[in-house]
Parts: sequence; C-alpha cells; structure tokens
Amino acid sequence: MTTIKDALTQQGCDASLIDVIQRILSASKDISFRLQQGALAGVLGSTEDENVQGETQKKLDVISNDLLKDALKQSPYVHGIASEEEDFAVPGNDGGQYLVTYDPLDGSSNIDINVSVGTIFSIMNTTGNSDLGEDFLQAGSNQVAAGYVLYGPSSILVITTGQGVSMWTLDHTIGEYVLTNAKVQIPEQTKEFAINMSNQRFWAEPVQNYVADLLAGEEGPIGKRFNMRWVAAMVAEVHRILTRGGIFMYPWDSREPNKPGKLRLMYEGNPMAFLVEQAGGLCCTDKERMLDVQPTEIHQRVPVFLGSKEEVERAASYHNS
Ligand code: FBP
Repeated sequence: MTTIKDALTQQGCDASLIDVIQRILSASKDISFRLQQGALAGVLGSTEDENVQGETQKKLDVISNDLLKDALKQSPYVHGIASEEEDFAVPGNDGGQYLVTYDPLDGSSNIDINVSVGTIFSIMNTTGNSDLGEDFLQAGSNQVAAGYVLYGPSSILVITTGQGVSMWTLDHTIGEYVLTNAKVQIPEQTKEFAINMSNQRFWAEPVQNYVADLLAGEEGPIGKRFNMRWVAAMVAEVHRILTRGGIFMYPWDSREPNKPGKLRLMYEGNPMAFLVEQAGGLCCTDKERMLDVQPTEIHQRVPVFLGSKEEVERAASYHNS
C-alpha cells in the first residue's frame, strides 16, 4: 500500500515538509472523529465569541483551530502559523522553515445540519523577514504544498506539492489515509455552476451578464443548459469540481462595498487555486490569476472564480470586455 509518506518522498519532499504535512493530517483525523461523534461529543453549536472576521465561532471552529495549532507548534520545522480563527500570525520555532496558513473548519455553518465541512491548508517557506506578519505576505505561487480534508460521508484528503493532485480516503479501521485517486484531472468543459444566487442583485455587471447567459441555456449565447449546485462550503464545492468539473464563483458584491469579496486569499483562494491549477483547471479573481495576487494582509479577501478551464476563461472574458 502506498503511504502518504512514500508518495511525498517520491515527489521529492524532504523530511521536514513531510513532518509538517503529517502533523496537519493527524489533527485532521482527530477533527474527523469529533465531527463523526457530533452531538455525542458535545461539540455542536456556537461559542459566545466572534473571530477576527466578525463571524460567530462554532465550538468546532475553535477546537479544530486548537488541534491544528498545537500539532504544528510542536514541529521544529514550523516557523509560523496563520489561521482564519487567529487575529494575528502565531510564532512557531525560530529555526523553522515553513509558514502554514489554514482554515480549520471551512463551511462551519454546515456543522449543525450534518452537512460537509473541511480543513484547508497551505504551506510556504519563510522569507526570513523578522516581522512574522509580513513574512506571510507572499503570492500563492510560492506555496510548496496545499490541500484540504473534506469531512463528508467519508473523510478525503486532497493534496498537491506542485506535481499534480492526489486524493486519499481516511480508512478508519487503520487510521490512515489510503490513496484513492493518484491523478486528479478537472474536465475542461462543464455544464454546472455554483454561486449564491441570493446575492444576484448585489453583483457587479460582468457577473450579472455572465450568470444571465448561463441561465439562458440552449437559447442563450453560450448555447448549453447549465445545472446549479450550492453546498455553502467552498471545500465541498471544490471537491465536486475536482471530481466532475464545474465553475465556482464567489464574486465581489455591493453588500459590503469596501470588501473585495467574502473568501480569504491566504487560506481559501490560494490553496484552492494551487490544487485547481495542478488538476488542469483555472482560478482567478475578477482581475488576475489568483496565484499572482500580492497579499497586503493575512486576512485579505478576494473574489474567486475557479474550476473547468474553458468556463473560467469565459467568466474572465466578461470582466475583460
Ligand atoms: P467559513 O469558513 O467562515 O465557514 O466561510 C466560508 C464559506 O463557508 C465558504 O466555504 C462558502 O463558499 C461560503 O462561505 C458560503 O457563503 P454563503 O452561502 O453564506 O454565501
């Protein structure tokens, strides 16, 4: 049986990077177990607190954040951590080489209704900048590894180190991730889109026009009928797209005109962009390739368009024209 360690070694990852990834995976197994226990573990529901994004924290957001943070801080190779649930970058070990960003539990509003959620992670090298917060402000093209664990009917790890994308299913009987798809490839064309349609009246004109053309079906300018999906957890939307294609959009909208979008660049946009590109798809903002965006702050938000190559190119063309 190929182990994750074997696969990462074959991809040329050194022992320190493998250590960091394995710590994330061991925390993910713990999160997966707690999610399965659900109400039995007393972990459902909200805390009294809000995170730095102003969102109510679920108990499992906090528990998952702590599990990942504790696992990573013990690694001699982790220089710093940035999480959706932490206001500021958290120092690791001075001699550590890697910076890790993560969303410990993406889509956490799904927890209480027993629908899929996930952990998203991204790993970069430290630049040596003595200001840890600034050290993190690197474009996504600098990522050395990224992935997510989707906690659904099964728990599935999807990972890239820049040499394609592989999928691993958690076998609870042995407590290990088992390789279930060695080469994930996104179909170039699709007839499926995902966007929160309830925000339609708030979108900018290019998104209004593009979605109107998708909805026009065979009679419209695109000339095909599209189906729509919305799980309300980016990790589940990306998993569907990696499995059978599609386009996912979370554009800027005028509900909060001063924010560029809802999703976060450093622990949602970038890791998903790395995975999607490595699987043959595309990911961009309304202006540029996601992986080229130069971050200005750790919790920066971005508009996101990702998925099947031809459809993302089409969505981008509405912004360019
Ligand atoms: P959290 O990480 O705080 O859960 O928020 C992110 C997110 O859940 C994405 O995963 C998802 O795409 C989006 O919010 C759904 O937002 P909504 O359905 O409220 O528009």
